[in-house]
Amino acid sequence: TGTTALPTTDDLRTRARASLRHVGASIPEGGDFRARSPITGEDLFGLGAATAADAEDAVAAAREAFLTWRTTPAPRRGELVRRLGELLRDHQSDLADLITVEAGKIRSEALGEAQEMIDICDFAVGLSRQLYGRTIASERPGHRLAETWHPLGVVGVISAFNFPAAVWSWNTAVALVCGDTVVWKPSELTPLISLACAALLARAARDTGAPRDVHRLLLGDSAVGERLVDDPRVALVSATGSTRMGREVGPRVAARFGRSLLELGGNNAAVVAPSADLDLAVQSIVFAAAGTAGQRCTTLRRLLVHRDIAGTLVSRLTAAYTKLPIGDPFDENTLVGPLISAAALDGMRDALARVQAQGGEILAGGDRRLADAAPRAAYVEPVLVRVEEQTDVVRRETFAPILYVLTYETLEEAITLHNDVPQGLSSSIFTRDQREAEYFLSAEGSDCGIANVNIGTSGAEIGGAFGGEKETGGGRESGSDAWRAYMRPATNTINYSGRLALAQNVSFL
Ligand code: UN1
Repeated sequence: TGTTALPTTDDLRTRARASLRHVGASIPEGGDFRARSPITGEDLFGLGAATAADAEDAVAAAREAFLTWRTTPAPRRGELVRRLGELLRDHQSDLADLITVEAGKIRSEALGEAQEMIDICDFAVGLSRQLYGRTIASERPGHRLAETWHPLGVVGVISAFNFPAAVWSWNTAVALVCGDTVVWKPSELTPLISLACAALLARAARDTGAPRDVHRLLLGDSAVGERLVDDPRVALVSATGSTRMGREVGPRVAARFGRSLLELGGNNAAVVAPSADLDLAVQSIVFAAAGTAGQRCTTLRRLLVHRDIAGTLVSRLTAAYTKLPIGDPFDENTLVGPLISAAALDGMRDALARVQAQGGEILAGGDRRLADAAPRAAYVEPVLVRVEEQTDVVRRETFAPILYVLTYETLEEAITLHNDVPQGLSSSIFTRDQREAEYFLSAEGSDCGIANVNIGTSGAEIGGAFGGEKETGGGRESGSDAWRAYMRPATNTINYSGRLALAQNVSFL
């Protein structure tokens, strides 16, 4: 099973060049900042990276553009995002190619990521006419209370390699209709897709007459991100990545009284109850755990199975795992592409060695693949590990396709195990028992920002708010009323009575 012939690094360069040309982006070739592909593990291009002066310039320009953009009517701002959405539709295939080249996603998932960008643009265009504030009944005669939502300022977006384009679009489409401008520091691992996104947005701005500097891209390392974190002109820092990164960013932004929106690690679990539809559960679990080679923040990492069905479920999962086609993500038969880097493979092996030392038993997978064909790439079989308890390794997020399987007897016990990890992003229960489902969704059930029934932990739609609790960081992005994080509310008291009436019956003068 699995594909063997990988494209060459030259093939990948040609593809990347073609896609970038189609979207109108040029490659700032010549520097020593590397674009690379996990498909072969080799470098594609050397790029010029942003300097400290570039970062300063970008923030200053975005701040300047904000001064015009904030007074542009929101539905007019929506026209920019509508145009962006059209361009993303026209170039969905080019964007998907770049996502595959740089993040190693299989075709269907790469197209899905581009679809997610299109969807959030549609959502944001509608939102541009729905930035509602409330009117509040005043305690005083002849008074009215209102809440007005104003643009916030420059938003610094720091994004991760695994959703190199969609997470940018969630933040950017919403920020732009909210009247904010954006400076983006993408992952060092995905500069090319970032160039493509920035080129399309620049074109949308030209086409709709929006200020050019509503968006600036900064390619560079963490020093560039730190400038956004520490710059008081950056009103909101929206950062997606590891808990380690968030632990730095959150307090630093708070120290200057800036706002941050953090979307950090997950350690997502699914409970499989005795009444579960096992066909549905198996399919959902395999996608959630092995899809994207285990590199979504919503990836399923822990399976809590009722004792009575554990044997059956585990043998069905083992069978499915051993059949997973692993290899070239451009090959349409492949379901599991490469890990992002050799370091990710080391992290996975390290976790597996530790969990085995702690009594874990590997049920399926775990071997490296294609090491001869691509010695610098990191192809690996998704792995299923039986564990008796949630040791430190199980409680940690390892960004690789490892699924830990535990058993439980009572639902209360399952929920205790479920919530007994530091992270709180996504969760699921598979059951046909309505009482169990509702209990899982209740205040004493899952403690995550996302809780699902009969569907896996990953693959959320953009219409809902996305994010989680505890070490996941608490932020909410994307749909629902996540837009409020990108605006500042003002409470207005309007006196039309012609007399002074003080609140709380205070008298004075
Ligand atoms: C992420 O992994 O950072 O719910 C985002 C999902 C996708 C987004 C994941 N819509 O899996």
